[in-house]
Amino acid sequence: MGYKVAIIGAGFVGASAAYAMSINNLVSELVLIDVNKEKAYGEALDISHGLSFAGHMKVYSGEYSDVKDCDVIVVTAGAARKPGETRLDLAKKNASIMKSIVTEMMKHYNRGTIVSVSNPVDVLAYMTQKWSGLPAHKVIGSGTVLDSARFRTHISQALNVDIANVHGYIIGEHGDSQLPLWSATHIAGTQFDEYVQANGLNIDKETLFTEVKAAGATIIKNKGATYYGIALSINRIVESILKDFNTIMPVGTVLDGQYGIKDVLVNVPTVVGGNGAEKVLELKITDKELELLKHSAEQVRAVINEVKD
Ligand code: 6V0
Repeated sequence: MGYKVAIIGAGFVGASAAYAMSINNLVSELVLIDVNKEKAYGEALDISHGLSFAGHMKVYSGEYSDVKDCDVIVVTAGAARKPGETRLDLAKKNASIMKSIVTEMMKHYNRGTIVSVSNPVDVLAYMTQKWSGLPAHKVIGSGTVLDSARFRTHISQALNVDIANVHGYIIGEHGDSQLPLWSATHIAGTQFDEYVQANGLNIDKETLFTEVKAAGATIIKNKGATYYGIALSINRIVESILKDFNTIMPVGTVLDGQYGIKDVLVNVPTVVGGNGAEKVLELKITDKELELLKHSAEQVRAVINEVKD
């Protein structure tokens, strides 16, 4: 028996994530579910035509009943922001879409971890956990995994070193109040500032972070949507769960007192494995970073309070 994964929402992000999983031959059964059945069918058919190069697996479009027996259910459905629409308008619209999806999904759910991606991801992952009634570790927001991947890319380019030697996290909200965890950013085991100093480099950390934070908007301005980076982020999160890797990633789960934060979802380095979010790590961060993290959590809470029933 192999792994079974469902992706709800076969748009840019859902289809790209499915494509990434097929290339990596990650699962034996991959089902795409979308309110737009033709879109889900077309994407599944297109992806399945690459399987002679990627390896055998089942890729098909299905119904909510196909959620049964899934090891992971990825939710990428939702509306994109329209011109003139505020972030809050979008949050309210996507929260109502998400409530109907969670209701349908839970009629058939019997096991597995839910990975929530639709934006605003921190708010929607929190609501998904509440609406589903599942334990906190079973509902994960993709959170700042993408932002951290962007952070590592920009650092690797600025320092001209292999990205595999760069470790660092963006934590907090997947949004404006996020923060770089410079204290835990390392190059080949050496703290970032020490590495920069030892190599006589001149790096403007503020500018680097500003570019990372603006990266999503920059991509949207240039090509209309972002999907390749998030697709590989999703692939990695799902792989860590399926293969019980215990990978440390800044995903979101509803916190219960860690960093002094309770009953809100915010992204911090977390061990991701077979049971979902296995353990939220409480790293030794600076007082300033802690203050910014708490502020970020309050930003998420404020939107949750606006959209929850
Ligand atoms: P898209 O291409 O418009 O796809 C959305 C899909 O959702 C469409 O195919 C819709 O038919 C489908 N859909 C809408 N309502 C429902 C429903 N009730 N049930 C099932 N399917 C439905 O959007 P795209 O794929 O570009 O983005 C999807 C979501 O991901 C958006 O909310 C984005 O903001 C979010 N992203 C999140 C990222 C992250 O880092 N968390 C990164 C990029 C995008």
